[in-house]
Amino acid sequence: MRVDVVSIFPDYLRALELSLPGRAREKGLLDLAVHDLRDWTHDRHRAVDDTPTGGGAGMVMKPQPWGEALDALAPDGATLLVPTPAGERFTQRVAEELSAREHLVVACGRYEGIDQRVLDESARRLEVRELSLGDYVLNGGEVAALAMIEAVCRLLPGFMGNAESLAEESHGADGLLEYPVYTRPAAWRGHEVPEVLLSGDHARIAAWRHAQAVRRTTLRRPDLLPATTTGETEVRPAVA
Ligand code: 6GU
Repeated sequence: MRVDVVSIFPDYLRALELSLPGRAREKGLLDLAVHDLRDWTHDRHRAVDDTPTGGGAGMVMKPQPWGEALDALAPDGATLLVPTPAGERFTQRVAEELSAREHLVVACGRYEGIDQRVLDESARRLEVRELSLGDYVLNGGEVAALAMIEAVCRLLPGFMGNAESLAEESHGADGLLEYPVYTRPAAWRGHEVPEVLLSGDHARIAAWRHAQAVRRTTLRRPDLLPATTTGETEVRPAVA
């Protein structure tokens, strides 16, 4: 997979050289480059923002540098990711979808966002995905881009040594949060590992883990449970 990230704070994305995306690069699964949006400015001040047309607070990112950056970096058919709190929710399902793409270009906006015409124009030749991590506001797209790239890269075929750890994790195939996990010693500061996990009875262990996953999901994320297990009579639409 090829990934190009564009930001006015490319240093923010240095973390991509470490940790998980770093390993994906070493394995040759990921070809990643970070670019400074100001490289596509032509004025003395290298301006990337301007006041919002129609008035209001804050600043909006100008279309010209973004247009030229995307012309240079995004070939026809590439996928443009735009992290924004106004986007569709970035979920494990979205990460799975994106992990099958050949080329992602991530446009990190700052200020009040990017001039909408950049996205409308891009949609003529790119798959444009405006994506939000959740219902809170970050100062810019950089931290969200780090999260999204990490979530996608660990799904690249050949990245994870152990495919089972992908199958069993939270937000995996069963749609439940992961059950609690333990390791040695069996007793620590007066807390015991649940007896069933020491039993060697794999069927009992699997049943216990499933029950724990359901219990956790019910307590913490009831929105993830299918309507049939929550006692609701009304069928809810799938959460977007
Ligand atoms: Cl993707 N961007 C920004 N700026 N804030 C966010 C977000 C993204 N997701 C949640 N809050």
